[in-house]
Amino acid sequence: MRWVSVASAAGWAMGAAARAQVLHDNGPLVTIPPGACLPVGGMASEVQAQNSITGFAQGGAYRVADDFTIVDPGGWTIDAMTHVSYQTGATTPTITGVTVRIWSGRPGDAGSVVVWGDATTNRLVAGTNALTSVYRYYNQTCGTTRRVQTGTAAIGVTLPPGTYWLDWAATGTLGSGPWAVPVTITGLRGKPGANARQWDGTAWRDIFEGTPDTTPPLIAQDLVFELRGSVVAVPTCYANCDMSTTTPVLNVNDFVCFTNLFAAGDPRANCDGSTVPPVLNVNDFGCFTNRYAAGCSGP
Ligand SMILES: [Ca+2]
Ligand SMILES: [Ca+2]
Repeated sequence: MRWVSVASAAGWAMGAAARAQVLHDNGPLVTIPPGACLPVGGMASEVQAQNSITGFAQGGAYRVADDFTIVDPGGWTIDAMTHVSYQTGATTPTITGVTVRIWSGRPGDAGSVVVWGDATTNRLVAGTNALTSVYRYYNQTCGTTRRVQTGTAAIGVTLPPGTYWLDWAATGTLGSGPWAVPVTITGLRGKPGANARQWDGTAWRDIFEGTPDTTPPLIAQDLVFELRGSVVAVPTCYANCDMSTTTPVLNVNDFVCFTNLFAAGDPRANCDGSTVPPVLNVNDFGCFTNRYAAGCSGP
């Protein structure tokens, strides 16, 4: 098995946002071998044996969603999403808009709510959408009509640790799609643990390869996307809020630091780790005071 990230496969023009750290790579799209029909340097994203779907609709009434998990204790500041798609027949970049939402849980499940974004604001950063060298085609064929495009959708949110769902849709100048590209791994019908979903205009449903009547079992699919940004740093010792390194590491600046985080609604101010809204409240001040009194043996 060879994993090829979106970044290394696509080779898109790197803008400022693209230089940020890749926080989440949901899986590869490039397969081996490349098709004989491809231009020099072209890479294949071939529908694997027994599969039949080149892409999932993410335009018109349709949206798609997939999950990501933040484990870093300080959370992530997510600057951007790498949006991946194709429109059949495109010979120039054709994506004109991308909308993005982030959910607290799986879209369609009771209790899941949108924590960032909306389904109307175009987040596509002007000039970032470009054709890649990757061509999507059916199993044991070769074709150049489904050339993959990538663009940067601006996000700009800081989230605490947890599992979230990204939900997106796109518009383009051609009639076909835009289509989302399933994570494609040479030799596999689906990414292990895949669980992506699609909004069909009426309801959220899981996406699959196969149909119950023809090629059981259904094989769950994931979708190609990346999140970029930065990991929020946290002090080794919680009370050393400003991460100072000179002795004494705890001083009034740490109170100022904590107060500023609290005032900004920063998840790092959730000292007691509470989960019931509002997660930041007076108990966090008490918690911080206790942690400060307990001292730090080092930075
Ligand atoms: Ca997934
Ligand atoms: Ca300090």
